[in-house]
This record gives sequence, structure tokens and C-alpha cells, in this order.
Amino acid sequence: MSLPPAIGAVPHRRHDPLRDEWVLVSSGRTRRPWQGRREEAAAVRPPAYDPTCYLCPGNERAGGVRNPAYRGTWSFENDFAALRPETPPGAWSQGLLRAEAEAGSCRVLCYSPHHDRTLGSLAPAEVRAVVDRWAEESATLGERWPWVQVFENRGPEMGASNPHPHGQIWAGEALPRDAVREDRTQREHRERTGSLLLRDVLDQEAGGPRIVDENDGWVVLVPFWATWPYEILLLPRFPAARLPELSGEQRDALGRIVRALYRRYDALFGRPLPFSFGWHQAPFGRDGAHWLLHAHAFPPLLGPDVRKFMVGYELLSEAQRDLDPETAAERLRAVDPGERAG
Ligand code: H2U
Ligand code: ZN
Repeated sequence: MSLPPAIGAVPHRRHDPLRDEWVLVSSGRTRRPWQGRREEAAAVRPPAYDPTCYLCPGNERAGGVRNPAYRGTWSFENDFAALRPETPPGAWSQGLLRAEAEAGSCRVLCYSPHHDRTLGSLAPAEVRAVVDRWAEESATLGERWPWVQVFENRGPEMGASNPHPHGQIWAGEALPRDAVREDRTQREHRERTGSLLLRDVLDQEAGGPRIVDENDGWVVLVPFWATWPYEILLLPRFPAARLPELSGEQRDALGRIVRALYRRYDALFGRPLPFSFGWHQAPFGRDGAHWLLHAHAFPPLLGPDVRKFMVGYELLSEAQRDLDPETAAERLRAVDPGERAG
């Protein structure tokens, strides 16, 4: 479904039903001249093993601990964790000023012992092993913490400290901002309609201009309300609220579509694309019947070397985008990832 020109061809706002917020879409603005900063891709590919990398097998980490000679995936407790399990409960308030102690756990997950790989260049069985680790870590952390956030910051542009293929998992007691919002919008939709919000989105988008890729289990689409230029949403075709619920077949299909997504992203501008990728699963230890498990990816680039800055208007008013989501989806679809997700 495309917007009628009376709206689609003029600056307009689109609603994000998942976060219940708006984005200003002003397509055509990408034609403006750019004399600002240019983002440069790393010129050399990293080596398969880097003796100075704190994530490579057998190397010493910053805290002095030595990594095992791991051969597949491997995870460890973050040495510089933002959340710690032993944090005692505590709360303080004075008038409008409030603070709460927050306990949790932060883990680092290495996808592969090979320093130069990405989820796009690992073998399908190796990507499946990463999917299994996402599920396992989520199940273990979910026994103790309601919110389990699996994510990856990819590329120095996104603050990744190291090219070694890795992601992070942060788990905590409190539901953070996005969890609270997505929990509320999905709950309200289910109460109102009896169906899952993102399932209804998927049904409405099927065969439409914002679909990027799909296989028997999963669909990648550019959401109608995307804020980042090439933002995508990865959705299951089946009901599932959390990663540990996925069956073997669903995990294999997920591995294939994630691998194809990473390849597609890198092929888009012919350079490793920076982005943050992460899962939103229902909070653990409570009812999740209104949730549909999904992943978001947020790449910040508008072109091979031009970044979209979320600054003045975005920080002070609301998100704004220059490239319309349908064009973004068309460009992503047109790219040859080298291999299909199906
Ligand atoms: P990022 O590349 O996304 O920053 O993730 C790397 C994480 O690894 C980061 O959170 C942790 C950092 O705290 N880390 C260790 O736990 N041990 C080290 O020796 C260095 C980095
Ligand atoms: Zn390494």
C-alpha cells in the first residue's frame, strides 16, 4: 500500500504504532548539497587473528583475564559492566528528584573465533549457533531479570570498540523506555482487537512496497514509520514472544535471513555498513501473550559516506527523515546479497 500523492509527495508525519510516536518525512531533502563531514570506511580488512584484540581466542583482556581457546561462539561477563548482579536494592527521592538502584547483568557474546568475520560471512551453521546462543543467554538471564536486551553495535561509527564479530546482552530489573512503550502498545492492541499488533502490520504489508526479504519463517521490511534511513524490522511469520521459544527450523530460517540481511546491508554501499541491531522480546517472568518477538536494525548512513545526524529538530521536537521508506526498501531489495534468505 502506497500513500496517495496528496500526502506522499508533500512533507508529512507518519505514526509509529509500536512506540506510539510520529516521524516527519520530508523526502527530496537528500538532494540538498552536503559540505559536512564524510564518513570513511576502513580501508583494510582486519586479519583473521589479531594478537592485540581482547576478544580473540587465547588473548588477554583489559582486566588481565585470559580468553579460552574457543572454537565456536563464546560469551563472558562484561569486565566493564553497566549493570551488576550484586547491586543492592535502594531508592531515593526528594520532591521531583527520584533515583533507584538498578541491578542486572551484562554479557559479551563472540560470534566466532575469527577476528575478520561478520554474521554475513559466517557459514549458515555458524550463524545458527549464534541464534542458539541468543536464545540460551536470554533463557538464563530471563530466569533472574525481566528485561533481556540482545544487541550488536556494528562498526566504529556506532561505537563498537573492536571489529571482532561480537554482540552484547544487557539484562536488568527495570523495564527501560522502549520496553515500557512496546509493552503498552502491544497490550492495548491485543485488548482492543484480539490480535497481535506486529502480526497485523505484517498482514497489511505482505506483498507491498516496503518488504525487503522473506523466507518461510521470517520477513524483513522497512517499517512505514522508519526513522533511520535504512532502518528495518525483522518479524516472524508465526507467533513467538521470546527467543528461547524458537524451534530448530525457525532458528535455521532466522539464521538464513539474518545472514542475508548483513550481506545486503554491506552490499548497499559496497562497504561495511554501520548499524545497531537488536531484539525486542517480551519481558521474562510475566505474561507475554500480547508480544511478537522482533528485531530492529538502525543504520545511520544516508549514502556511502554521509551520515544522517539526529540532532536539532530530532533531539528537540521529533524524528525526521529525508528518504522515504518506500525508496529505502526498493534500494535494499535491488541489492544483490550474493545469496537468498530462502
Ligand atoms: P562494544 O564493541 O559494543 O563496545 O562491546 C565490547 C564490550 O566488551 C564493551 O562493553 C567489553 C566492553 O565493556 N570489554 C570487556 O568486557 N573486556 C575487555 O577486556 C575489553 C572490552
Ligand atoms: Zn579478535
